[in-house]
Amino acid sequence: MKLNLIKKIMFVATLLLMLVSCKEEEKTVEKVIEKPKVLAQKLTPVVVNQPENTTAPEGMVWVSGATFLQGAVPQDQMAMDHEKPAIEVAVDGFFMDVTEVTNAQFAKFVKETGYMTTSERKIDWEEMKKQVPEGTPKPHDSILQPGSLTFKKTKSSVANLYDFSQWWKWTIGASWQHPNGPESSIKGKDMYPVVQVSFEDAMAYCEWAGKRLPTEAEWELAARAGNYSTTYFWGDDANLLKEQANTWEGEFPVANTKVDGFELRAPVKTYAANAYGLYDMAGNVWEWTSDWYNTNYYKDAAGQNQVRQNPKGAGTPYTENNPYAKEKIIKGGSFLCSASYCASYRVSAKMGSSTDSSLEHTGFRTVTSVDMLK
Ligand SMILES: [Ca+2]
Ligand SMILES: [Ca+2]
Repeated sequence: MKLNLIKKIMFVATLLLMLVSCKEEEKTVEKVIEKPKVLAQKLTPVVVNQPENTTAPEGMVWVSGATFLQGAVPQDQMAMDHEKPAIEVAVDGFFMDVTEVTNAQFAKFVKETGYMTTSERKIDWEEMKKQVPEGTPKPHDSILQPGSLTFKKTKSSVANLYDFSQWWKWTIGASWQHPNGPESSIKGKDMYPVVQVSFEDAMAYCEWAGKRLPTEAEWELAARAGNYSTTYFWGDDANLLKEQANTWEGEFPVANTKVDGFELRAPVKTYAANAYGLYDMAGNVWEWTSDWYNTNYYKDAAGQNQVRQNPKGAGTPYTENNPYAKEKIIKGGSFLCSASYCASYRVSAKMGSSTDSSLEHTGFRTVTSVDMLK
């Protein structure tokens, strides 16, 4: 009973959005192709090419500035409501990490700062209470222990793919050093992407590194690498998936055929890079961005002619069907994304995750603007 309660609480706090996303998918069975919102006046980025007097910081490459359509492309039949309509944006160039932040990089940060991640901290019921329905009883202290959400493959086929509690488990002792629970370890996995890090943890890392998280617009610009009209960064051919990305192949979440070679995370740089030399912009682990997740953002931006020059996303978070959510956008999908599900390795795909949530399939990478170079 108690475990069910804490699971319920954690799900309200962290996973309701996923549920909402899938409900959205249900609603979009009748596919409506919406026209992209292109402005009458042509937008242009201020910074396009890498300035001659600059050198890319170690482990980063230049992402050229461009004007492009952010959001779903018309031929993408998997696109959800929150990816539409695409809006025209002008985004300046910047430097981006070639890979997701690795365990080795995160370990260096922790060693130098003594930083303790969200999932390693004592749970503050007074804080958690604000994110769950009023009147939710306080779980027993034995359950309110530091931990995180881990993935557990199911033993048999799942009839209801909208009930995430079948494969996400609240695991006491799970953290970035023990991604799949206290018995698991990152030993020998220096080059694997760090996971079980919250938005707050990613921000702390950025501050230490003198970097920042990308906006959603920057992330899409980087993922596309000059390829502005296709569903995936490599084009529209879904058959190329296994060479391009670490995703879930087979029946989710019960049987993984591992056609791409990995059931869970893969070391960074295992799959093909995009045209800018960025790895794992599709799959492997989800990546935090700095934008609030707001299910109405594109519709509002299209209707109100909001600023489209280096946009920083919605001004406030809003998750349809979950008034308690204060979520940031994550991009790129993960090793758990399958073609039969959300196919979130599509460039325009996204999900919301609350700022204090950590999950086994979510990490991040950093960016640096020209004006941030030392
Ligand atoms: Ca895989
Ligand atoms: Ca990724």
